[in-house]
Amino acid sequence: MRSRRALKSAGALGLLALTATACSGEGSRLGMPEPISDQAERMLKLWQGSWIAAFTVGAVVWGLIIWAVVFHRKRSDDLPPQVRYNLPIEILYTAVPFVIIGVLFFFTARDENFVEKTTDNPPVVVDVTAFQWSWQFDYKEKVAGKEQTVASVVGVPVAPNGHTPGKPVLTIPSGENVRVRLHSNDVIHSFWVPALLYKKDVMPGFTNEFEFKANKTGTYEGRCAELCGVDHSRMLFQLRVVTPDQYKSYIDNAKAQAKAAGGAQ
Ligand SMILES: [Cu+2]
Repeated sequence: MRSRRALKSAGALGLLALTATACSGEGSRLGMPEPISDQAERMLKLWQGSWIAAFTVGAVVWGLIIWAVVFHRKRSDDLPPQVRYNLPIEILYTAVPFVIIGVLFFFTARDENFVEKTTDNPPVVVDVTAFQWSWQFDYKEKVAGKEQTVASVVGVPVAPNGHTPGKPVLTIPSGENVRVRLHSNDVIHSFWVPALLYKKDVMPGFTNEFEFKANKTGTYEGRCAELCGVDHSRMLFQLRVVTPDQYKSYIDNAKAQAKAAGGAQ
């Protein structure tokens, strides 16, 4: 009697914990940050869907275990009926995992294609160069068919206590496709903005590229996600998402500054 009551309250507690996490906004993201791009939103849905699939499988397995423990517990010292095999059940528990894997594979491949898709003429192109231990952002524009750098931001390693003023800022417009091209001249780094739910390695001698469309303005933290040397932890930056108008004046400003400084462009 006591064990049944304990079982009941444990079950109720578990259910409560599950629904409590599922209902709060942060909990429903299952550890993911708030997504700020179309691609990030898609990835969050894939993540949540995978958890729903996992919880469903878990619930069925836990249910079967509890059922076996409760309804097939030892009642006497007699040997229970000895059986050899059950073909339908064996076929079932071989086929069902294949179906689960097939479904997960389908959604993963579909969403990966969406997230990795690039367009022919993205309105914003930024060359991101990672170096020991900061970042350089070069904004590119086509002038008379030739690509030129119209603005540059070169970062310095932030102070060991992580003070914000040292962080270089990558400014991009919301609602527009942004192409990021990743370069490195020293070691392997990794470009990571948690709010994009995305990171990509920065390889010396190979240009990795990706595109995203931000849909929320604001300032978001970014970091290097590949241990690249002693001051790796100082490779911090920020992604600033502004409105297209603000972005235009940011770039115009940078161009004017470059001109005033006697820059080549
Ligand atoms: Cu690094």
